[in-house]
Amino acid sequence: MRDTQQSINETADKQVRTLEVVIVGAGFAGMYMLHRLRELGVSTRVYETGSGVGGTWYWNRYPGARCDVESMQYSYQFSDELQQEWEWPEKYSPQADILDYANHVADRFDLRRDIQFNTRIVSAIFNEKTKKWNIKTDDGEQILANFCVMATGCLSSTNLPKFKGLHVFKGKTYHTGQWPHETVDFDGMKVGVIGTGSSAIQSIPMFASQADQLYVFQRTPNYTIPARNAFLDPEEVKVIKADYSGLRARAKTKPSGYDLPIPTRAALETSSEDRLQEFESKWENGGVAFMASFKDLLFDKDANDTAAEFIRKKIRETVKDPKIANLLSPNNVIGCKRLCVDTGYWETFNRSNVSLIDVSNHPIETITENGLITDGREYLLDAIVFATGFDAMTGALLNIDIRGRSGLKLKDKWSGGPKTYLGLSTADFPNLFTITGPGSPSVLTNMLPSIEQHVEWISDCIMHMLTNGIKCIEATQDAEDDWVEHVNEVADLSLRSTCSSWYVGANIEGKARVFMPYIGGFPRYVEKCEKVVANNYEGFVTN
Ligand code: NA7
Repeated sequence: MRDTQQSINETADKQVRTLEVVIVGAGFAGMYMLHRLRELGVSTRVYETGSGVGGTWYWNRYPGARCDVESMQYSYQFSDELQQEWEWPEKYSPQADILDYANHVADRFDLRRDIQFNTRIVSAIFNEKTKKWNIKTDDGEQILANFCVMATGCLSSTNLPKFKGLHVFKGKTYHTGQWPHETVDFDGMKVGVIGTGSSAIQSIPMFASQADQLYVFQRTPNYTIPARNAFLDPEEVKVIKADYSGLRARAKTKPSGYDLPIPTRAALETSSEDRLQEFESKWENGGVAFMASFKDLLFDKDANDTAAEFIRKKIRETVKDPKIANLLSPNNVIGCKRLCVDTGYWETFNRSNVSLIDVSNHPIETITENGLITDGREYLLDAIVFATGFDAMTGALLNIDIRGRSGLKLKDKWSGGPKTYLGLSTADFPNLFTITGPGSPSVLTNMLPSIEQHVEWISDCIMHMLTNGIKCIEATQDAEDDWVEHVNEVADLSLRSTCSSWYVGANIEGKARVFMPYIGGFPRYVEKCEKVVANNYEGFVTN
């Protein structure tokens, strides 16, 4: 095996570190990649912009941040000891608990000694002669590596729209995706929240309980389901832990990689009485499982309308002011944008200190020294929270100057939308891997099993190369084209590709409109990845 020891070589005036594998990002993907490669004796190091591990859960510290996948499943399964020993307090974990878990994993597997924190990778350039990646950090360090693994996350590059006057505002500004580590107290303040996506829906009830006055600037209302979060029952946890592998195996047979019951009935073939009963029961259970009420909800607009109307009725029943209820009621496809999960969101609009401002027809004109203006009225604010989301799936990757063969920039290659083979690799960029990249199920699944599957596939591939003296692996153009075509074909079958969401890049000005994740489901995708390996890395050229 070559290069199993890290080494630092002196060159003319700079130190160049040589590694077998560079990993970018210390979220759940980068952490497991590091652990796995180290176990296999491969020299590797992680570079992380933040000062700690946890990725998404390191950055998204806003009040109310919580996972919408159940804790017992939103966790690693690679170590049975780990999953047996870790105690999740709540059904849906708050950000702080997930970050504690990430820190525990880092300590338990002694990961920190190979993670370089507070370091941003600014470029990764492939040298065709040496077949190495030349990687640079923001503090000028250079690394030469045979492989580069991008564990940069799907929702990690924040989107701050270019509001006019942004820099003149005298109050405090925050982005939910870059929330400060210090406690933020809005007590006695007039606060504006821009956006009503998942981050806003989780944080608005928290802000409302602190602020003197909360103004919510809404462009598009969203569907949300009560989480019905609760403390986990120790007896229930015992039962799960007694057969954790059974739960994990069942989850892998589900399209979402999440052990939820798969619906067998179609909404339109069910009597309206039974349909209502099913929606009520799913509503009472709470969470994203609501969309698993019927099998046709994401494939048939009429079926979808039945679920959408059920939610709109719930809004009308909850929100006292009919005008506000109407403004909060979405009229697009439910589940097209990612369904939100909340605790007390609509109820918050019954509070006297909360105002909903519709900016759908009157965009925010400008931010001023003392607030912002929409529809000709200035709202005076002490603080503004931008809950304006992310440049999802490609943003973090394209923030790095990545260049492959003949100096081809990834940014240019993907100007019409991301193109990958299996979301793992892209033609003309040899030995570059993406964990949960565009074109893989990623954000449409429980991220943890998807991350683990990618990490294991990539590390097996690297080991296969090292043991067989293979220096380079690269997706062929044909394999990539076929995969992209397949990703688009299956996307077109679902209503999910029909609306303006971050799944299609619609939230970012100038971004190509392409449905980015693979919607064919976890089992089908895994089968394809395994077939590729069984057929000697079919669709890749190796040399
Ligand atoms: P989202 O879901 O992308 O939500 C962003 C919100 O910000 C959304 O309501 C946007 O309205 C709003 N937005 C964006 N730009 C503007 C401008 N210029 N003016 C007014 N409003 C604006 O991001 P989140 O962070 O909430 O959630 C991302 C994912 O994290 C979520 O799906 C979960 O998976 C976890 P729009 O809908 O575009 O009209």
